Amino acid sequence: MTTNHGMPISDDHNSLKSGARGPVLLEDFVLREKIFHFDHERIPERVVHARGAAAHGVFELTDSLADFTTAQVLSDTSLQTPVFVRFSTVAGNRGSFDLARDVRGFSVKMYTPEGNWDLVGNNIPLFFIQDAIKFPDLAHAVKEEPDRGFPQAQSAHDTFWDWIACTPEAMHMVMWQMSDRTIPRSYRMMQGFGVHSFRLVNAEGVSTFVKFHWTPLLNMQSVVWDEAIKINGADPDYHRRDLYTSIADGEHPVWELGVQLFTEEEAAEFDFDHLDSTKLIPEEVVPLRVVGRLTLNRNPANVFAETEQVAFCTQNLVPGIDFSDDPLLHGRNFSYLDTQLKRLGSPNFHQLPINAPRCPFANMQRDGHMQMHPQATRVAYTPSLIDPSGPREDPVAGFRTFPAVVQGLKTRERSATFSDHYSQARQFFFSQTEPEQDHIVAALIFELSKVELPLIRSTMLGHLATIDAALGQRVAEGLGHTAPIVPATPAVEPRTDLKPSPKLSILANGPPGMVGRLVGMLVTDGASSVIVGALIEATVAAGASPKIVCPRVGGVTLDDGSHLCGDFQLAGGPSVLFDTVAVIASEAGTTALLGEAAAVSWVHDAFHHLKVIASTDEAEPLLAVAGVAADAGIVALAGAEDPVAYVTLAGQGRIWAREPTVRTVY
Ligand code: HDE
Repeated sequence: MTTNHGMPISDDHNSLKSGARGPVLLEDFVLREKIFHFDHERIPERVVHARGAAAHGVFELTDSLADFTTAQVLSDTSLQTPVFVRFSTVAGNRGSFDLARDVRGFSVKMYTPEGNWDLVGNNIPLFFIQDAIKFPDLAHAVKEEPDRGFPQAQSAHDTFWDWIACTPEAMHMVMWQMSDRTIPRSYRMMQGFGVHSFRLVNAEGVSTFVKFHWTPLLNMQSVVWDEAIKINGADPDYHRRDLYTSIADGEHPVWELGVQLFTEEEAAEFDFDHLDSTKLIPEEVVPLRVVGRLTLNRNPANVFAETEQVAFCTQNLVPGIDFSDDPLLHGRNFSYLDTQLKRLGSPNFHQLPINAPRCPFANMQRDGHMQMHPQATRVAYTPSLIDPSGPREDPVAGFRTFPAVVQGLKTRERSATFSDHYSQARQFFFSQTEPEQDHIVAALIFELSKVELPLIRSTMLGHLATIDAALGQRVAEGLGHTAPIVPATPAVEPRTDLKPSPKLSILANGPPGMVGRLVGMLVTDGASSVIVGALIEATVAAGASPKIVCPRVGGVTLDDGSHLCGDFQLAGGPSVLFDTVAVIASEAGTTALLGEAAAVSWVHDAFHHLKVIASTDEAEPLLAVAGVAADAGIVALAGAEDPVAYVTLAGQGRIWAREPTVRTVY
């Protein structure tokens, strides 16, 4: 061990004192250096997206887009492009909880042979605003209220809904934000989107517009709201733990990269302007072409050095990919570079290992704080006769901006083609299955019930009624709002009835399956070893992980005398942590569980969170006390074959038909 200047340290545990019980001496430079460095360990957290988790991986192109772009990463199928991906929540501080109702960031840095390409996206394909100049207002509205410093990581408060109520362009995004998309079960089970239109430019200089989509192989899945609230208490790191553990266990999450390609002429036919980031292009209008896969296979070795210091910049492009004229994107191109300087403290942040390109990079930029690449050259400029050998531009391989024709008056004006704020909001609502629509209604009721000013609530009801009269009515009923609703006046009339797009639903796009899911097994002393064994086997065979919950974490003794270790003690392993649950209890074990509040709420919550529940006959009294009523999701574990049937059923997802029996659906 040495000081930061390389001097060997003889004692790192005792400061220099005048006598063993005497005062500490200022002379102790070993102490001072250690404390000085500690004092400066923190850097400013991200102003938004502060809380994140990240992983390394690889992007492999499976279908070349060489006809559309010269970018090697999208045209050379032999490349294995290293990537670093960071997921995040938006509103909460770095120490906030994972299951906030919030948009999730999905940032991908690809270390391509032509430089870094950063696709800094979200898990929702559109955004709240049309112009970057509104972003600070949005962030200020959703973050803690400045005069009180709360609420943390929540949109359910006055200032957020005040701003939304005054911002009709946000209505489409609000419908997504109130949907199950914002309470994902796992980062591995959500989509990612580049949001804006970009351009691909081929060798002939022809440009095609493109939207980028990441689709998880594990399918999408969300938790239910009451579960989200409870997970935040039981395990605030639920998502980061899930990502870390799955990668550490070799269950590498995979997403497919899909592109929507369209020409300027095709864009002119859309019902909306593709440069408006509050709109999406339904897959039914421009189908998705799957061109590659992203696999995350390595956890960061040091979260500060990698997850915290990674600096995504939307301006990081590679030749063959270019910006569209989306005004939101242009604002972002300024913001990301600027914010990294504040956060990382030096214009040389690109030299940090996590940010540095993996290809050679060189130019005449010099010096600055924390310069790690001092160049031993006399000439730090071009052109030069003294030394003509330094880095020079490459007019052929270098990045060239697509020469789009631009003309117009300088004006602070929104295009009339950006004016329809309600049609796609309505389309999204009607593209959802019934339970998903019910959840949007419930989320709106929850959020608006936290709003204290009645004017904000009534204005929001007007917007909702403009999206759909019945939606407005349902939310009003749930709020107990009896006054007439005054619909908002849309900027453009009439609001169009767009065709529903089933691709926008989570539930309509396939059952979740069991791969990557957790089966919580509550096991007591004397429980059937045959059932426990068969259940573990069926769970593992389906690609899921069994988690044993016991009254004591040391484990239980099964009916054949064998010992089963616990993964969780009952109170520390509530059922919200698992996708489906089973109670394998003996008669005596059940009697003991009846006296444990944690056991009763374990089963009660699983039932009310619409989970498939399996149990042995002996556990019946516990289910009865927990208020479990028989339905298609309650499965008996009597014989050794029952576990397979149970796991198959659980792979279908939640029992949505149970929902109206356990809560009021407005
Ligand atoms: Fe960001 N955003 N953003 N954003 N954003 C940041 O950059 C900003 C927007 C997104 O994992 C900041 O490094 C403006 C859309 C992600 O490190 C900041 C506007 C989308 C991340 C910033 C937007 C995003 C950020 C804060 C309006 C989806 C986390 C820290 C034009 C396509 C990146 C940082 C990470 C982070 C600005 C809108 C996604 C301040 C001005 C739209 C995933 O620069």
